[in-house]
Amino acid sequence: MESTIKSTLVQSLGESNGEFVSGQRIAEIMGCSRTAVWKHIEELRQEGYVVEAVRKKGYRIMSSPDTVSAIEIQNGLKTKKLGQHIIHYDTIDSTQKIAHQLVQEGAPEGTMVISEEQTIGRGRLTRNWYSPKYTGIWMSIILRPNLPPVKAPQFTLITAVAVAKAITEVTGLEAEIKWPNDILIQGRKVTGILTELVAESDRINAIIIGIGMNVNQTVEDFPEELKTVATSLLIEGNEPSKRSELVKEILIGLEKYYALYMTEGFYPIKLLWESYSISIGKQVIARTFNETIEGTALGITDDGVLRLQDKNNKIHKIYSADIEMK
Ligand code: BTX
Repeated sequence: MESTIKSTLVQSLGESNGEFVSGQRIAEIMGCSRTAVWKHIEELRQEGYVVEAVRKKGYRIMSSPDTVSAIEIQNGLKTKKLGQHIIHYDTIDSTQKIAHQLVQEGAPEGTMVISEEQTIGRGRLTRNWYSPKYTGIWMSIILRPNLPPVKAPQFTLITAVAVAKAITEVTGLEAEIKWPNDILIQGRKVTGILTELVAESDRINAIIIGIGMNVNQTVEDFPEELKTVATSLLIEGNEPSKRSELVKEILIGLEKYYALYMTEGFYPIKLLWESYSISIGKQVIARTFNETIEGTALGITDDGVLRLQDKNNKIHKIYSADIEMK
C-alpha cells in the first residue's frame, strides 16, 4: 500500500481512540469510495494490523504490528521537528552512515533514520553494536544547532537524560546513566549512545545522535560475549514493550531538553543528568586514549566534563573515556 494512503488511514482510525469510525467517514477523509476503504483495510490486515469491522458501526484498530515504521512513530507524535521526517529501513548496515550521507545532502534538523536491523551497527571507536532484527531500536537523529564544535559532547548527556526518562515513562523501570554514554539497568547496558560531529571550521554543521536500545531480546538472543554485560527492557521488566512508543517518548524528551539547553544552557541538563547518574561519588577506573586513572568520580562540570580525584587528591578532567565501576 502506498505510504501516504496508509498513513491517512492509520491516523484516521487511531485518532478515534478505540472508537469505531464509519466507512463513510473514512471515505470522506481519504477522498475515495467505501469499496476502496475496504480494500485498504484488507491491506492493513495483511501488514499485521488487527482491524475489527462491525456492520453499521465501521472499523477500529485493535492492535498494530510492532514495527518502527514512519507511520507507527508519527501516529500521534507531538513534536515540532524531531521525527517529522523519518527514513525507515527493514535492514541497513548502519543508520549513522545513512545519516552522514543525509547531512551532506542538506537534510533538515530533526531528520531521523531508523532500521529494524543493522548489519554493521557501530559503537564508539571501532567497536560493533549488535543490532538484531525487530527486537531493538536502532536510530540516528540529525540536529543542526548553531554552536561551536566544543559543545558537541554535551549532546551525549542531553540524549542520555531523554533516553533514561523515556525508559521509565514507558516501562516503569529505573534506568541509570554511566558517564558518558551508557544507560544501564541493574548494572547492565540497555542502551548505547554515539554522538558524531560534522563541523565546518568553528561552527557545527550537524550532530548525528545514534541511539541503540535493547528492547525485546531474551538472554538467549544475545551472543555469548554480551550475555553478562548487556540487558534488554524485556529481560528487566518481564514484559515486551512497543518500540514505536519508546521512540516517540525519546523524541519528545530530546526535543524538550534540546530546547531547554539552547535557551538556558547546560546547567539544567546537568542537574537532570546527575539525578540519573550512578558514577558520581563512586570509585572508578577511567581509561582514556593515553592513560588509565583510578579515583573517585566527583561529578561533572558545567560543560559536562567528568571530574575525577585520584588517591593523591589530584583532580583530573576527563573529556572522553571508558569508565569501569570498581
Ligand atoms: P560503545 O563503544 O560505548 O559500546 C560498544 C560496546 O558495547 C561493544 O564493544 C560491546 O562490548 C557492547 N555492545 C555491543 N552491542 C551491544 C548491545 N546491543 N547491547 C549492549 N552492549 C552491546 C555505544 O558504543 C554506542 C552504540 C550506538 C549504537 C547506535 S544504533 C543506531 C546508530 N547506528 C549505528 O551504527 N550506531 C548507532
